[in-house]
Amino acid sequence: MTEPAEERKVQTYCALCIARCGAIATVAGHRFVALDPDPSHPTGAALCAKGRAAPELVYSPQRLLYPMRRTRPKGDPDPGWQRISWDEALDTVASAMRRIADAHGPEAVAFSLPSPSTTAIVDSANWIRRLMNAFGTPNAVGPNYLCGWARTQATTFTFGVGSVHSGSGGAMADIANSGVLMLCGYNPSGSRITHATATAEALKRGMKLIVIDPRHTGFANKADLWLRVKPGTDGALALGLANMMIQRGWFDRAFLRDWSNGPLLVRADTGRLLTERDLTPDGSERRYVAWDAASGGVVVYDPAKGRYEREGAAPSLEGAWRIATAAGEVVCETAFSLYAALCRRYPSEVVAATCWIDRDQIEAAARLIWSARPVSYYAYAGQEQHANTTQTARAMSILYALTGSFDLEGGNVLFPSVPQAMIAGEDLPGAKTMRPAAGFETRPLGPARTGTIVTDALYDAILDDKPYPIRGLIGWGANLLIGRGNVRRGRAALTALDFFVHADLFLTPTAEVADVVLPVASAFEREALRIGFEVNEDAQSHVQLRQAVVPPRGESRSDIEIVVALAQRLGLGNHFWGGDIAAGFRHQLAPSGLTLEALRAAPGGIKLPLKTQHAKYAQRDASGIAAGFATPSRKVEIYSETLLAHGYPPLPEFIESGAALAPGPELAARYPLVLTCAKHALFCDSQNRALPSLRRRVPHPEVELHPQTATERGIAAGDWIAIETPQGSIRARARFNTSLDPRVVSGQSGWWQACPELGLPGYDPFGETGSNYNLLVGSASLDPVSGTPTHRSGRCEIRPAG
Ligand SMILES: Nc1nc2c(c(=O)[nH]1)N[C@H]1C(S)=C(S)[C@@H](COP(=O)(O)OP(=O)(O)OC[C@H]3O[C@@H](n4cnc5c(=O)[nH]c(N)nc54)[C@H](O)[C@@H]3O)O[C@H]1N2
Ligand SMILES: Nc1nc2c(c(=O)[nH]1)N[C@H]1C(S)=C(S)[C@@H](COP(=O)(O)OP(=O)(O)OC[C@H]3O[C@@H](n4cnc5c(=O)[nH]c(N)nc54)[C@H](O)[C@@H]3O)O[C@H]1N2
Ligand code: SF4
Ligand SMILES: [Mo]
Repeated sequence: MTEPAEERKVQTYCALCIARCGAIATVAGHRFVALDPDPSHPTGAALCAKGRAAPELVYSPQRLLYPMRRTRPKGDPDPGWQRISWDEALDTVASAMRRIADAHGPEAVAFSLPSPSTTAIVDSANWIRRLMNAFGTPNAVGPNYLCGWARTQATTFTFGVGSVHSGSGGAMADIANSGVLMLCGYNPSGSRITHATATAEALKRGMKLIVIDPRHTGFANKADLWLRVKPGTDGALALGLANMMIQRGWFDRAFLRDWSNGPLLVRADTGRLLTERDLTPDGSERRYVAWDAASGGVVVYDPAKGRYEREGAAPSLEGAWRIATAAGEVVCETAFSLYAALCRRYPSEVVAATCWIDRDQIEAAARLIWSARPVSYYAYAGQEQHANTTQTARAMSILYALTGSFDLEGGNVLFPSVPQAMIAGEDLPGAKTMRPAAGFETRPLGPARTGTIVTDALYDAILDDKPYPIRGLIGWGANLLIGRGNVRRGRAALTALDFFVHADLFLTPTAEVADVVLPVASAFEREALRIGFEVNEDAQSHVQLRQAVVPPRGESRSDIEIVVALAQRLGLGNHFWGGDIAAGFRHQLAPSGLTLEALRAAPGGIKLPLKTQHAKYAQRDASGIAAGFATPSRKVEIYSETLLAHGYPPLPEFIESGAALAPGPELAARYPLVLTCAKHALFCDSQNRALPSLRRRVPHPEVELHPQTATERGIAAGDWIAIETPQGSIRARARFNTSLDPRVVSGQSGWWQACPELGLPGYDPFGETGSNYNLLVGSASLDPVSGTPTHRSGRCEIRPAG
């Protein structure tokens, strides 16, 4: 008999998805055998099945263990992978980067990153960005436009800061103290267990809950109201709810008057805000005008000081006036009145017809939102993956402004953060001379503005040299050919690159077209520094240096080690603390006062207690100027001149997402169903299908549909069916879901990987017999601001797969 291996417990956290759950790893001998919750950790109440399957991920026989290079031409079914040394691999990558930069400029080398919400890339994303900044390329291909843009960026047009997600310095739903929570296209039970725990706790103490989702998921059965919205119409729903609240007087008038640009006058002739310059030639173009009910005349508003220029002014929130300007009389109306007029176009009967929601539910929801304040909300992938996501996010954020709950206890709160030094290298010389990112010229307010490019922009730059050539791609996991639309064009583009290296744990279909693949250590085999765990004040106070639970398998290395090794070969090591990663961590930690040694000695993390202050917009400086909001008007912007200046509607006008995909009666009849999708609780996007404990529970890709929809087409539960859109066709197995509207079907993305241990197949990423959902998605309909396509509002037909 062999001795039982000695067991050791390691305090850690699971980094596999956005929840980042505090956890305890068990190591028996040298083997990582179990991951369990760590209730002493602020995010450690529970783990999901994926977290519990972490040892299977680490020891998967499909892991990449050595650097490899292709020996056969791209397009050949057999890449002829040949094992090479790290030195050879890194030399090859560095020399290709230099060669391409010499020929075309550093921007011709793009980087791709997977989502920090579905991978552990957040450990290293800032280091990767630092390498980009040091090298001089702005082009990071990421999924931001599919699940972060609306939450973190589109809402900044309203609040000057993202109103839905603290990871980017924005606000976060303070669920523990909310009176009512709105989950808008967000299913935390499947996708962020920490929020699921918080929601369950809050429901116990009586918090109200509104779920906006086409599917009866997660908390829908615990919700006071479940609004079964037609996919892609959340914007109309938000306008309809706002209309009801305004009609009934269920809104925070004082907040809007004092803290929004609602009272500012808009010229009927130009749609621009009336300025002091309009009134008098020596007035400022940067000062605006409102109607002062106290004096019965106009009053000037100065954004620089955040105040009206007359003591005791009482700006009117609603109304229209003829205003005398230097060039004659102009009709002007308040921004709020214009918004209210837009909302009036969405009475309950219009919302019911547009969104397929019961009329009575609109009033009930509006009443609940108002009566159960403070309100918090979280909008996520269900509202993001549409061709109208920017205006939907605007409509939701303005609806939210009506409640006056922003940054109040129980609202969406700007929680404090432990101070840290940035390491993304925005200050490096290379960052200052960079060209704008690809796609910036066509969508200047979109993701490219902050250096994140959409896949269409990548493919245009590779295949058409637009706006300039991209010839190299340094991939850090992003599984572009499974997780993005336009799959075939994507494959053509990646194949056409001069050089493509991909660093990953597995040989994905995207990695398959690379020239070189690099094996990455999993989160459990590497160290990482985490400053703040986002979801509340306590979690934000927590700083943790995650230790490696076990050493890296094979020759795999952490992304940070790869970054640093590449930097040194590129002659950029001086920007990376001479290659000393610990020195980088120390730099990052310095403002916090914490040392690396202290963190090493406390593997479960250290708390630096933070104190949340609320309503920070109202705090005044020494000269009495209120902080306000970081928008051009220093107010919550109901009316966005920034959007207007770029040719977009300044108010959140609704255009249905996906309606353009089957234009004309003939196509509409051919594709009568609305196609949406959702994440699987057991898999992170395109990952995990090879892990037996998870795959056993979901052996095959599924598509949910109403039994009536199935019967009409001769489909039985469990049948393989074909899903067809104007873009393509795939197969999945029918799963009946009586909660769906019979006109809606809901698929799954991410299927490609086999599970040999269970004898379960992989799926062809590029063919009709496979199940790559994104073969169904193209670029026929895109959000004009962000370029987001219709992953969740396509038009389709289904039939037995024969
Ligand atoms: N139809 C449809 N399409 C979608 C979505 C959808 O809901 N429906 N969701 C969209 C969304 S929201 C997102 S975020 C994207 C997700 O798309 P991606 O961001 O590409 O994420 P995954 O598909 O999970 O693939 C992540 C890859 O990164 C690797 N990886 C994991 N951890 C690390 C690490 O630490 N370092 C490195 N180098 N690699 C790592 C994994 O092995 C895996 O191959 O998909 C988008 N596409
Ligand atoms: N288990 C697991 N967790 C994950 C991930 C994963 O793949 N698996 N991925 C991570 C990533 S990258 C992300 S972005 C997050 C996403 O987290 P979530 O946003 O919660 O992800 P989903 O479950 O895809 O979408 C939420 C809900 O949107 C609904 N929905 C679909 N269409 C619409 C619509 O038009 N309107 C509305 N209102 N709702 C709609 C779906 O039915 C679903 O219940 O999860 C992260 N966490
Ligand atoms: S929800 Fe699951 S996968 Fe995500 S961090 Fe927690 S345990 Fe890991
Ligand atoms: Mo995502």
